[in-house]
Amino acid sequence: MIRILEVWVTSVAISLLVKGALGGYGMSMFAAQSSPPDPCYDENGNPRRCIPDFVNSAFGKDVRVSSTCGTPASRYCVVTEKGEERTRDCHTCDAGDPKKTHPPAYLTDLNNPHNLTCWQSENYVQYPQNVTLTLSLGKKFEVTYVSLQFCSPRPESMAIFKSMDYGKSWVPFQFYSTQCKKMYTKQNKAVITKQNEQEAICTDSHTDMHPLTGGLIAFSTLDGRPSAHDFDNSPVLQDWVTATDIKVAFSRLHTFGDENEDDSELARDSYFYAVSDLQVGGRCKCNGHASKCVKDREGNLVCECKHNTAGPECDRCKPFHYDRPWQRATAREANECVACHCNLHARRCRFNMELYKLSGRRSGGVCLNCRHNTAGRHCHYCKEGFFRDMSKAISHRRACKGTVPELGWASAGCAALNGFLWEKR
Ligand SMILES: *[C@@H]1O[C@H](CO)[C@@H](O)[C@H](O)[C@H]1NC(C)=O
Ligand SMILES: *[C@@H]1O[C@H](CO)[C@@H](O)[C@H](O)[C@H]1NC(C)=O
Ligand SMILES: [Ca+2]
Repeated sequence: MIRILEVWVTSVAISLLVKGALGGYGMSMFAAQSSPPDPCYDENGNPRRCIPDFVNSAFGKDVRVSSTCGTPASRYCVVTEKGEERTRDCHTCDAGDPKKTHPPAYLTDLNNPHNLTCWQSENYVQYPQNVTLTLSLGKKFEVTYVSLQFCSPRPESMAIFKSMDYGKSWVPFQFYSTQCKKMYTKQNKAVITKQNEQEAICTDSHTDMHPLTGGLIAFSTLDGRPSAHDFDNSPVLQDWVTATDIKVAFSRLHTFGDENEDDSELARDSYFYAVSDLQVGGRCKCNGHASKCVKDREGNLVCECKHNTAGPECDRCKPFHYDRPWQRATAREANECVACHCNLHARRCRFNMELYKLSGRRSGGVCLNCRHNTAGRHCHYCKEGFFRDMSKAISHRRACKGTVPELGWASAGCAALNGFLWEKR
């Protein structure tokens, strides 16, 4: 008994100490007031579309790579050209030496132009073999571009893929090749029309062997797609830019054609893929219902949903907010989810499309399990055997009273009629 009391006294003392140390509540109230306004609501508190910041979602993330030089240490040679003359400078790639390593982490580290760090593949992984880079974004993003800055010459052929289901299935995003037909059975620079906006195209631009270092490949997901200017109203393009994972496949190396000649070993040691920076520019996908993405308790990236929405992408209405169907927010309309009207008598409801259409697309919620002896779609009348106490609002807990025996039949009938009129409204 005494020990229990001691524990209690100690915990009270500690909680008092903690309160003292935090300097009371005044500070935190002040902090709350000075926090910036919520971009998901206007100055009058009305909902409006909000979107997370544009980011390079690859930054700092792990990239799974099918080939990296340096295990064991190996020679590689860098080709430089001065006029007609071609020279090869040879170095060592060694995963065990911090000065000579070229790990996948160098693809997504801070890109410092004065100190480029390059991931590098093994030598001469040539067609039909390939080298792949796979990046998981952790959730759905709306991808605006994918870019690669090369330390080696750019590939002769490469492809960019995306997944929308965390890597289970892949669809092509874009192909680059000097020979589109042969490599990818695609026409070179096919025109995109309204009919094939979700189609990956192949291009022979950005496939030249020169520059021998520092070349860039930047794929812009909406470039040249007819509905890009009306993105809000194009579910096809909204889907097209959505990705959970990105994969880059280097299919074929450029060579000077000397890899099968006498000095083939030296030649082959100068053909590899090397990339200093892989970027995936885009926004965390929240369908216009969140202004930022945060880590949840399990450490997963999720949208911080507003407008009564829920789900990792704010892609559904939160419980009890089913009065109209979920919709993406647009520039003109926030399309927030609306609570069901249950007069405080129900905690659950469901959406009914028929009723929604009948109401002129205004309200389709149907309350479930009305309590306090109420009934009806909105728990707005008294259930059979109970009568309405007119001195109380319908939302009052005691708005419906038990039947007085001699009035029973009449009031129940009245309530039913009342309910009928409500339904017809
Ligand atoms: C360049 O970057 C590497 C890897 O981040 C680092 O170890 C090295 O110190 C940097 N060199 C310079 C000159 O900043
Ligand atoms: C890359 O090569 C592997 C093994 O040869 C093959 O299974 C895979 O389909 C290739 N991937 C791409 C994207 O070309
Ligand atoms: Ca780098």
